[in-house]
This record gives sequence, structure tokens and C-alpha cells, in this order.
Amino acid sequence: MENRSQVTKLLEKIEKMVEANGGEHYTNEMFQEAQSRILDRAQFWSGKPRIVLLGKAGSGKSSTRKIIEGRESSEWRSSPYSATETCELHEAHVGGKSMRIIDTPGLIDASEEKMKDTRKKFVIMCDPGPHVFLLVIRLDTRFTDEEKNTKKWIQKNIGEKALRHTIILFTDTDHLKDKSIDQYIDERGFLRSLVDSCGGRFISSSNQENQVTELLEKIENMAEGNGWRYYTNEMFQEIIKEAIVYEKMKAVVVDIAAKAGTGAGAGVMIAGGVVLGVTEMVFLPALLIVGGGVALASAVVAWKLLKKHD
Ligand SMILES: Nc1nc2c(ncn2[C@@H]2O[C@H](COP(=O)(O)OP(=O)(O)O)[C@@H](O)[C@H]2O)c(=O)[nH]1
Ligand SMILES: [Mg+2]
Repeated sequence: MENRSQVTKLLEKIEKMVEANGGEHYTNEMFQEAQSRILDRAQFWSGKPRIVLLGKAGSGKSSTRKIIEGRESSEWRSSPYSATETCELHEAHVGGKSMRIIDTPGLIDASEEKMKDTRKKFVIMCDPGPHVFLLVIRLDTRFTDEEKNTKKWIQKNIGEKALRHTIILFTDTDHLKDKSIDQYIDERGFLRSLVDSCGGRFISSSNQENQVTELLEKIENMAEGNGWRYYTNEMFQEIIKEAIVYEKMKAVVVDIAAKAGTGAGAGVMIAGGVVLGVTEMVFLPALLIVGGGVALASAVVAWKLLKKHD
């Protein structure tokens, strides 16, 4: 403090702040609340939250992932385009925060069959459920009907409440020219409605310096609003359950194949059939008791059953 006028200014500021806070002062309870929020946030990040990238092929999902990972500068045009063929699980660490990112091929514009296959893969990768859907939308396009129906698509194929876990990221914002992003959204009913359904959460890739910081903040605030819970629904749980059963069955079949001929295989298979409680497996023990040779044959039958789940 250099002089008394500074002291006066400080006192004025304090007065204003106290007034703005409705005359409340900082209590021990407020301190504890702030402490527990800090703790919740730290716990959230140490659990490596799972983030799924959604959007059309070429919308900028992989570029976004690389920017979060700190692997790519924002010089878009310099990087050659290579389409992501399947779901990929990546880990990113930013300023002491860790997260898992599931990069996906275009889902919204894929055929029903491809979409279901990709959905199964990303659901398994983010077992027991994702915390965030990062929906990447490129502005440099004439929006197709599929894109205009993104909201409905998410509700139908991911689930009604998935929008509560969704943040939109707009890429290729040079396309805005003189418009603000808000103007651009307002001029397009489907974007306005989508953004509103996502609780107004969106960021734009034009803010390149702060894009990641802004994203992390948005993720944190949204997760807090969702009670730090990840998203799941019956369909997700069913997919995960099937995958777990599949893995167990595979382990049993491999074990049987290895032990065939010793007689030990039959025991394992029976135990496996009972433990798993898989209806398709019920008839297998009968075949197995006969002996090693048959055990191997039935392992092949089981293997074929497994293949059906692929
Ligand atoms: N101009 C511009 N190009 C972008 C932007 N984001 C991605 N790209 C480019 O668009 C192409 C497709 O991006 P990519 O991230 O692979 O799309 P993905 O198929 O959704 O993973 C690449 O050539 C990127 O360099 C952006 O915000 N602005
Ligand atoms: Mg990609």
C-alpha cells in the first residue's frame, strides 16, 4: 500500500463485495463446501473420465483428440486426412488431469449395421459408461438431413438422457467470417435446438489457445451437474454384459481346447457352463462327459456360438 487513497479504494471494494454477497461473510461452512468441491473434482480426474467423440466422418474428431493430447497444433490444413476406421482408445494428460478418449469413425452418417457395430465397440471401451459425449460439428458444410437430425439420432441410438452428458464442439469456424457463433446458431433452428438440449454447452475451435482449458472446464461443470456420474442405460448395460459373457466363454473354450484329452476339460466346461449360466451352453456338458475327443468337438461348437456374438 503506497498511500491512503489505495486503502480507501480497497475498503470501497470490500464494501461493494459484501453488499453483492447480500451482506454474507465467508463462513466455515462455505470453506468446507469449497474444499469438498475441490476434492470431488480431483477425484473425478484421477478416475480418468471417459470421453466419447461423436460426429460425422471428417468433422474433426481425431484432430480434436490430438489437440487435447497436445500432439497437434491447430494448423489444420497442414495435416493429411486419414479416416479413423474403428474405435480407438487413447489416454490424455493435461495439466495434471487425465482422461480416456474414445475416438470413433463417423457414426451419425454410417449405415445402420456399421453404426451398431461401432456403438458396441465404444460402449465396451468405456465400460461401465462414458462421462462425456463430445459431439464434433464442422461448420464448413451444407448440413445434410442426417446432421439436422443429430439430436433425434442421439436420443434414438445413444439414449434420451445422453444429451445431459453432451458438449458440442464446432470446428472449422473460419467459415463464420464476420458472424459470431451465437448468430450462426440462432440462424439455424436445428443447431439452436441441439445446443439448447445440451444445456447450452458448446465450444468453438476458433478459440485455439484456450480450447482445451475451456473444454476441461465445461466437462468439469457438466460432470458436477450430473453428480459426477457417468452415462449408462439398459442398452449399454446389455452390450457390456454380453461382452463379459463372451470373454468368459472364450476363456473356457480356450482352456478346454488346451486340456482336451486329459478329461480335465470336461470338468472345466461343466463348471463353466453352470457358472456362466448361458443357455446356449447348457447342452454342452452332456457332450463333454464322453471324453477328450468329444470335448474338443464341442469346443468347436461353443466356438461357433461365440462367433455369433462377434
Ligand atoms: N479448417 C479446419 N480444418 C479442420 C478442423 N478440424 C479438422 N480439420 C481438418 O479436417 C480433416 C478431418 O479431420 P479429422 O480430425 O481427421 O476428422 P474425423 O474424421 O472427424 O476424425 C483433417 O484434414 C483436419 O486437418 C478445423 O477446425 N478447421
Ligand atoms: Mg477420425
